[in-house]
Amino acid sequence: MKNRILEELRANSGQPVSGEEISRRLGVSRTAVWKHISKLRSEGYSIESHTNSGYKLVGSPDILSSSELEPYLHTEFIGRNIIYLDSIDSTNTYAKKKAEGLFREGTVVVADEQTGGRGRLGRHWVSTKGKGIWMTLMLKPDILPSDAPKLSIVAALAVTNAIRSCCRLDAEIKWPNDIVAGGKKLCGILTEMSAEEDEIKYVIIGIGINANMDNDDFGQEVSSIATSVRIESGMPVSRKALAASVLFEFEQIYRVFTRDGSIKAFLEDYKSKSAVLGKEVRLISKKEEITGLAVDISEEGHLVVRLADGSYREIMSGEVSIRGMHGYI
Ligand code: BTX
Repeated sequence: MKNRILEELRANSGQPVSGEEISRRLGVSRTAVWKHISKLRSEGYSIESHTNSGYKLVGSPDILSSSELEPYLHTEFIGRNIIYLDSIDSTNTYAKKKAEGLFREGTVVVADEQTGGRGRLGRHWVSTKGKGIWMTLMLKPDILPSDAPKLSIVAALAVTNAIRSCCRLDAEIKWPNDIVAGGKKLCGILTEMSAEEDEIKYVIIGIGINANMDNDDFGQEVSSIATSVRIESGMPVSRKALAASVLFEFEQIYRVFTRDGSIKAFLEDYKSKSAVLGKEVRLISKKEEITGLAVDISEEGHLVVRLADGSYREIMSGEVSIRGMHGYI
């Protein structure tokens, strides 16, 4: 009902509409209309009350609910079903549970805040309320499970393209799963999959973009490696516009990718936006730490590194953290 009242206010494009008319059209009492208007106000909608003419919508909050995102969305199936949550532990955890049942391809779980946001290997992801884009895409691609890890490449390229076009920031991809700007982390991507034999049950792609985070939001330890669109560009960004742009870019590349599970068609584009190629890097895993020159990304989505002895190593994304020789990257 609340959303239908919002639609009524929107349909009147800035003109007041009386409580009586809304109650008649939607078949609810005027008290119920008033209650929903109060709820909308508490969510950040700016609604004026005019004694004689009724309610007028004068401003909408920058939240990623279905009704707020919809006007910005230019996709066919990605984000056409949005599950918007005010607060949740982790959108990936939520999506995982949901994906055990039936779900619509391209469903997006998005939260205004995560209280237990997850990075790789159980690491914590800072997800401050109202300041970022914390969302998970739910997919069931018809590709081989062995090709699914390449979806991190798809997502990273999509986010980078969206940030570049929306925020005019020189965002780059720090293989395998980060987007960076000014040498610091702007976004992290966490891809998780469930498969049986040669069939994918689901892939969920968690995307965390520090849209309007301030330095204080990260806490001391994380702030040395983290940044946000707002910090880098000096301007706040519309989360709705940026999220819709990510979903659009993702759908374009995902369509190409799912034809045959290959990243070949956009690999050169991906490489041209890489923050690591041509740099000396340290690769840190549980087993070892190696240094070398990052020379290529293979068609499997692996990082190719030339070691000091001239030999080459292909690194799979799995459990590797990558660092520049003198800092984060
Ligand atoms: P990661 O393991 O590569 O990065 C995690 C590390 O990044 C942390 O240990 C910390 O040092 C740093 N960090 C924590 N929070 C932030 C932040 N907001 N910005 C920059 N650096 C940070 C990267 O894992 C994958 C993150 C995916 C997050 C999304 S949000 C939506 C979805 N739901 C969920 O629980 N996770 C994903």
